[in-house]
Amino acid sequence: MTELTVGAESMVTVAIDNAIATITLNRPEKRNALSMAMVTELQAAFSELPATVKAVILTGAGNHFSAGLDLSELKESSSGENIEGSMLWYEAFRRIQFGRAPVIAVLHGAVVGGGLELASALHVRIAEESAYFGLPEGQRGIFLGGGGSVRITKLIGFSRVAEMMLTGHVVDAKEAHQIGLAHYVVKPGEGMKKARELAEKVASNLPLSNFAILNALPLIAEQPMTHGLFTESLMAAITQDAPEAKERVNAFLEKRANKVVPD
Ligand code: 1HE
Repeated sequence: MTELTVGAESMVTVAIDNAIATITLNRPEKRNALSMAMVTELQAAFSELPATVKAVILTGAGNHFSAGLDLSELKESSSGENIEGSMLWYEAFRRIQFGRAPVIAVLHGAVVGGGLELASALHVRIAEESAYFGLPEGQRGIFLGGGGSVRITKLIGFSRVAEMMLTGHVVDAKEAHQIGLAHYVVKPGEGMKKARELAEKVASNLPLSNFAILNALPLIAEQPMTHGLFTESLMAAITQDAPEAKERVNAFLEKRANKVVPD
C-alpha cells in the first residue's frame, strides 16, 4: 500500500494498493464540505495517480460523504468569483468523469448539495443504508453550481431534481436505489468491501473498453441518433481490433473464459 500526499492541507488522501486507488475526502470536522482548496486537491489527487491505477474508490472520512459547497466561502464572494468557483468545480469533475480510471463511490451519511454533484460525476455509486441525498440549495437561496443541473438531471430527471430543490425532499438510500441515483445499497460499514469487489472487476477490463465506456458513452447519449450510431461503430471497430480483445474473445470461444452468470 502506497500513500500519496496531495496538497499542503491533506484534505484529500490517496492510498494505492496495486491497481486500485482509494481517495478519501478528509475534512470530517467540516463534514467534508468542499472548499476551493479541497476541490483543487481532489483534482490533483486524480491527476497524479500513476498509470498503474485502473480503478478508484472515492469515499468520505467521518460520518458523512460530503456536506457540499463550503458555504463559508460564499460570505463575501462576488458574482465574478462565484463563476470562477463553478469553473473550478467543472474542470475538476470533468477530469474525474472523463479520466482514465473509473471511479466507484462509497456514499454514507449526507450526500448533499455539491456532495451530490460530485457523486453524480462518478461512475458507480454504492450507498450504505445511512446515506441520504439532498439539494438544499433552494432553502439556502442559491442554485446548483457544480454541474448538478446537468449531471443529476441526466441521472434522475429534471422533475425530481426540481422537486428536491423546491421542497427540500431528502431521498434515503432505498429511494436513491429505486430512482437510479445509487446502483447498490449495502449495510452500514459494508460499502468499502463492495467497492473493492467491484473495483477489482472494473480494473480487470481492458483499458480501451473502460476508456470507451467513460468517454464515448456519455458523448453518444448527447448525439442525434445517426451521429451516435456512427460514433458507436467507430469505437466498436477500434476496440474489436485490439489484440488483447481478440485474445479475450478467443479465450471464450476456446472455453478458457468465464461464462456470464447471474450475480
Ligand atoms: C459546514 C458545511 C458546509 C457543515 N459549509 N461548513 N450544504 C448544506 O447546506 C449542508 C449544510 N450542512 C448540514 O446540513 C450539516 O452540517 C450536516 C447534515 C451535513 C451534518 O450535520 P452534523 O450535525 O453532523 O454537523 P454540523 O454540526 O452541522 O457541522 C459540523 C461543522 O461543519 C460545523 O462547523 P463548526 O465550526 O460549528 O464545527 C458546520 O458549520 C460545518 N459545516 N456543513 C461550511 N456545507 C458548487 S455549488 C453547490 C451548492 C451547495 O452545495 S449548497 C448546499 C450546502
